[in-house]
Formats: sequence, C-alpha cells, structure tokens
Amino acid sequence: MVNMLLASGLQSGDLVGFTFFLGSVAMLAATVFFFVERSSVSDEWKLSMTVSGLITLIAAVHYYYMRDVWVSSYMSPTEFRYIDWILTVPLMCVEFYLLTKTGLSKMITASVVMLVAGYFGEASVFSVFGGSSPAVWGLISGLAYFYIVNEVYQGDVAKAAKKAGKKIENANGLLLKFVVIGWGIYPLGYLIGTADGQWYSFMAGLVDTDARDLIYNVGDAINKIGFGLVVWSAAKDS
Ligand SMILES: *C/C=C(C)/C=C/C=C(C)/C=C/C1=C(C)CCCC1(C)C
Repeated sequence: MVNMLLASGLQSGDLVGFTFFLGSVAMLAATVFFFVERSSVSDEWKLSMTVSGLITLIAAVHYYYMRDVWVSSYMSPTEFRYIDWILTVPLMCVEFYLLTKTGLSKMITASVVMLVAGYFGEASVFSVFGGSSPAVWGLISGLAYFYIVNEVYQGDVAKAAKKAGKKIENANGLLLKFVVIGWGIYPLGYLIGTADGQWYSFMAGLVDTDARDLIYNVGDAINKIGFGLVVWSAAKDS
C-alpha cells in the first residue's frame, strides 16, 4: 500500500492529492462505461453518449497530469484545470444542444466567458483593478454563469426542452439541478483559493486554501460523471 502510494507520488495524509488520483480513476471508469453503453442505446442517443465519454476522458487525462503537479509542488494546477474546463464545459453545452437542438452558440459563448474570466481571476494575469481583481473577474464569471442557469431554467433551452416532450423536459430539468447545485460549488472554491489579501480574506480563514482543489475535484466528479449518467438514463428510457 505504502509503495503503491509512493509510486503515484502520493504521501499518506494528502487528501487533496488522493482526490486527484481518485478523480483520474473515476473519470476513466466512467469513460469506459459511457463508451460501452453507447452500443445499447438507440441511434439518436449515440452522439450524446459519445460526448459524455469524451467529457470524462478529457478529464481523466487532465487529472493524471494535475496529480503530478500537485504531488511535486503542492500548488494548484490552475493551467491544467482551466484547459480541462475550457474543453469539457462547452461539451456539456453540446449535451444541452443535442437534447434541445437550440442555443448552442450562446451557451458555449457564456461558458467561455465564465471560464476565461475565472482564469484571469485565479492566475491574476491582469491586476487592472488593483488588488481586488479576483473579485471583479469572479463577478463577470458569475454573471455568465447566471446567464447559463437562466437559459436552462426559463430561456430558449428550457422552452425547446418543453416542446420536445416529457422525457427531454425531464432530462433538462435534471441537468438544470446539476448546473445550479453542482456547478454552484465552484465559486466557493474560487473564493477560498483567491482570498489571500482580498477583502474576503476571511474565506481563507474558514478552511485551508487546499480546500480549493478539494472542492473543484469533488465538483468535477459529481458534475462530469453525473451529467453523463443523466444523459445515459434518458437514453435508456427512450
Ligand atoms: C467539468 C467542469 C465543470 C462543470 C466546471 C464548471 C465550472 C464553473 C461553473 C465555474 C464557475 C466560476 C464562477 C461562477 C465564478 C468564479 C470563477 C469560476 C470559474 C470558478
């Protein structure tokens, strides 16, 4: 056990490192599941299943590298994190499009704005607003996030889902829950991770700043695998 942990670079007691390791394994297992199950759903659902598998496959690869960064530096692998998200979150928007056949470009645009702003805030590329830039970028990111929530809750995506029949409407409603609750936990990780020296620095006092990666890792597992499972169960149902 100890040798195995060392081989993966993990030290005992490194909870965050362990969740990076577990993340890559879980994402890989989910990928196999989605690709295998693809053959047992009807034709019109196959593309959705492929996209689900791609989302977890992309994440599995990034988690493998993120674990490496973490165990060798104990720093947040921010670049790998955002490269992963900028690939996988738009693919999650594609899932909505495959269900509802609408809103693809505005959903993807909003998701890119949300993530690029978040990256600027975390990597402090621009300190244009003095020390408070993570809060400003976080706000911009949050507005784009609310735009997505609104689209799925009552915007064009919601309307098209309703028109497409009970099953699609149900699937859209379940995915909405992931977007509201599951995606809603990321801003917490962001606030904790960027709190140092900010007016919200009390956030960093609540928990260890390591909590940022713990929150992101748990969020990713819930959302990426959960999204795929919602699509899979909708596909099985029809
Ligand atoms: C698989 C990865 C997923 C579903 C990632 C989702 C990420 C978010 C919803 C991030 C949102 C953020 C905000 C709403 C404000 C603060 C900055 C972010 C990027 C953490």
